[in-house]
Amino acid sequence: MNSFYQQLKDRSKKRVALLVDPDGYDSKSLDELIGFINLYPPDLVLVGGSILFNPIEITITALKLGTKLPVFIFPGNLYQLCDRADGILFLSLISGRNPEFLIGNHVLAAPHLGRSGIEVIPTGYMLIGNGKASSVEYMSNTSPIPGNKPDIAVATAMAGEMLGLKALYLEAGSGASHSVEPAMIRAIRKLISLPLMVGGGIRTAETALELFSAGADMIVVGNALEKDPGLIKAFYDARNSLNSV
Ligand code: 1GP
Repeated sequence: MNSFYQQLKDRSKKRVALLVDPDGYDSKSLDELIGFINLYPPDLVLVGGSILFNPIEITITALKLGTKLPVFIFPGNLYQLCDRADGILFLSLISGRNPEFLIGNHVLAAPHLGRSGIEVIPTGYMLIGNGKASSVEYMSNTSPIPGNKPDIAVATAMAGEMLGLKALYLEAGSGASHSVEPAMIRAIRKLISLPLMVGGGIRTAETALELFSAGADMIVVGNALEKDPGLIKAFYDARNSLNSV
């Protein structure tokens, strides 16, 4: 079977990932979400959160049993490693200067991941500020890249690519009031050939289309679908409208 990264590398296609926070769903709402996923499938399901009160295994298992999609861990911390997932975005927080989130936790996770054999996608994780403190900023004790400083974002992305990371994730923060600015995505896209994931504050198909046209290869939607899982159709249609031309 093709690894998910093999698909992601094909940048001729736009993709949608759905982020499921295990604390954001009970078993009834998760079943409802799974129903919508099967009607309007995204490309990937991510599972994780900054702090979790509910066990990640239960959510991952339900998604694995209920859908045919790859289910990847989007780890907020080491407690979120789970062998039942298909893979993990192995996030190195390259916008920050906290060694634990750059490499420390990765050293602790590596033997576990090696043993489990799940797919590992080394991902440069860049937190972009938008005026409001995010959970990632607080929990990682790092400063985001200012949203109005595309030059710093571009240089950080270049460094990530030169260090051999395989993908980049531009993060505005869960529930951000607005997504990463298209101008910043365009500036990065111009100089970087890695697959570009963009998440945080994406609530409408219009925003998704704007971010795709700026150069995002995959958009990640979390909060908006917790509120209205039927919205998944709008993102499904937006992606398909671009992939069919
Ligand atoms: C958060 O980028 C993800 O880490 C998704 O953000 O919940 O705002 O969609 P939202």
